[in-house]
Amino acid sequence: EDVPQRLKSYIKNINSIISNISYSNNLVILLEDSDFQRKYIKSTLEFAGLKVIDFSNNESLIEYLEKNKPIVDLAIVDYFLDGQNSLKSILYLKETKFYEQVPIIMLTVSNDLSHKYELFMIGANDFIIKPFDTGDFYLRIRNQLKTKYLIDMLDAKNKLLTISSITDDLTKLYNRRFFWETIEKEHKRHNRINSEYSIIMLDIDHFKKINDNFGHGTGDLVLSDVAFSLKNSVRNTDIVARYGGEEFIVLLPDTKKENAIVVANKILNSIREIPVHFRSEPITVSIGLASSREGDNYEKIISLADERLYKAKNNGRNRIEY
Ligand code: GH3
Ligand code: MG
Ligand code: MG
Ligand code: MG
Ligand code: MG
Repeated sequence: EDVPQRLKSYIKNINSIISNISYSNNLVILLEDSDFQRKYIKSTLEFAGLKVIDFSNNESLIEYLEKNKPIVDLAIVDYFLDGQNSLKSILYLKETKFYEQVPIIMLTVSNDLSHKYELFMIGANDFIIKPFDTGDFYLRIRNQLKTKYLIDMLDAKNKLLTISSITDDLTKLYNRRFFWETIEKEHKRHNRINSEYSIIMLDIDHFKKINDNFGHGTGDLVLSDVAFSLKNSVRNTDIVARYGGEEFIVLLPDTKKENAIVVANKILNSIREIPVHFRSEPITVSIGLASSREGDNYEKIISLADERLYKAKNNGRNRIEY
């Protein structure tokens, strides 16, 4: 056993403290050039229930992280390596978006202050001076893992907030606000590269009758079914949004009008094929289509699609106008 016997009971306590933190992946990456120290530190970490991937130089660490993109909770990094120092790895972690939140504990034999300041400024979170006390080592690790856990929680919360602010609750499509933000950006991008985009607007035919005959709950289910068919009829890069109550809009980037007509037909057919279940008639939609070549600004292009949608309604519904 690599861990001294007299520390075992003490370590067991700290071990349980560490495992009480629900940090995401338990994974520590260790950079240490001395084989003896690397093995010792690794077994000390594993003893506390942590997973360890160890490296002896910058190149192997960076190559591994680049290739495998593991979720890392902590990096323990020796400063002086054989023929190099670990600055390259530290900078890689701090400058790579995917790893920038990984806390870094520096291992060093030196207690040189200016050297310490410099590493703190670059992004080191803590220092452990070798030779170290195992209890001190565990407690410092615990601090960093706890902070990392809180950061992960905040990130997850922010992601959820962002998603819910751009998503329609019922259909899980993008909402109207996100659509407007996106088309503004996309319009500029298409102008810049002189590319064409198309807009498809659709509205469910006689939807009010579904609500009136079968209830609002059934109406909601129909909306979800339509959203699902719609999403499945277009590319992943197309932006599908719920534009209003039973009205949807699709932005097809880099798509010429003739290709958008093909997509609109696919949408029309796939919605007609939604199972009728206990309802008496199939669901149909009316579609209005316009392309960016038909107007200077996106408001104009959307209002063209809208006009054509109402033309499709007036011309008998269940059809496309362009
Ligand atoms: P048209 O073919 O002319 O489009 O007729 P329509 O009945 O589909 O159109 P109308 O605009 O008269 O009615 C739309 C209905 O959609 C009225 C409204 O209560 C209903 N609606 C809007 N949002 C929701 C929703 O979230 N859930 C349900 N169940 N109904 C909704
Ligand atoms: Mg060293
Ligand atoms: Mg209507
Ligand atoms: Mg309608
Ligand atoms: Mg409507």
